[in-house]
Amino acid sequence: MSADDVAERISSMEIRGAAEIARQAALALKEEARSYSGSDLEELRSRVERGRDALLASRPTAISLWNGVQYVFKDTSKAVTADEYRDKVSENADRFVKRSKNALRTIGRLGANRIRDGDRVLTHCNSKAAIAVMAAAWEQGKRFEVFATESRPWRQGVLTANDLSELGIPVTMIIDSAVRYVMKDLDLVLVGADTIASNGAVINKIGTSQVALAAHEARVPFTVCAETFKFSPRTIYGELVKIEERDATEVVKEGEVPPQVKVFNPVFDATPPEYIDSIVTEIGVIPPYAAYQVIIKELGQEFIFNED
Ligand code: RI2
Repeated sequence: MSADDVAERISSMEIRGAAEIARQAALALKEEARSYSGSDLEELRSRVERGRDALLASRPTAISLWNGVQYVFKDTSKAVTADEYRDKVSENADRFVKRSKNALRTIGRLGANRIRDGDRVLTHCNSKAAIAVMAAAWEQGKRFEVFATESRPWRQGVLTANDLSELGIPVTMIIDSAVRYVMKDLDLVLVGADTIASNGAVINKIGTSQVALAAHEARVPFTVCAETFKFSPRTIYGELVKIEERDATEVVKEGEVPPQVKVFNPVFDATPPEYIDSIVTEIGVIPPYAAYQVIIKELGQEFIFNED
């Protein structure tokens, strides 16, 4: 599949989830490089870079997409032949996918220590990282139950309910506005992340910050599960995270309200670090305030100082 096709599938949410869009984008660039069998390095480079631009424009918020794409271009400027360039892009894409899958396994193992037998856990939207934690805890023999928010307007909570049910984990679906009502009876909140800023703020599915506020009020630990490639090197430069706004028709059907009614459909929000108990990453469970160090240590050398 061409990078343009993958970009289209990401835009339309056929491919979704912050880590998955990054993996699919990396593999699309590999395919793009391999679809050109000629020996003109410049032609190959410009084809792959065109693909990169389409992929980066497909969804604006998740930094995982940008980090994944950057990873694919690592050291490609050193290539002197088309073959070398193609090999580098392929190797980097495969390595990114492998690293991201390994990270998920480690996050599962570390995060599982946060779940205790008998816990009632709430999750929002559909995060493979949060689900990895629940899956690992369940596999360790811990028995707990999960409340999954519906997550309007795309209703990713249905995916979560299915994912957890397949694992045998008891799950109760609630509408987003029921979060505060159930919070008093919960022990833990586990969510994913699309982007983590250098100040420790977590950008995740719209509604996450309301969940965090309710958890804070009820003194329920609010834990984020995220691979280090969800941390944003760009925020170190002071760049603000762009919050994606999607079409009104995702909220109200055509003709359901008069045309003068405005519909505002932001897809993500920012949870400030003071509401976050910890972030489970593949390099350990960290406080949100360690985000800056993670960016410098894990992403800094590759993404900031030696940018291709
Ligand atoms: P994993 C999703 O975004 C959700 O906001 C979810 O919490 C986050 O990506 C992380 O997902 P969307 O693509 O990488 O549904 O943990 O808009 O799967």
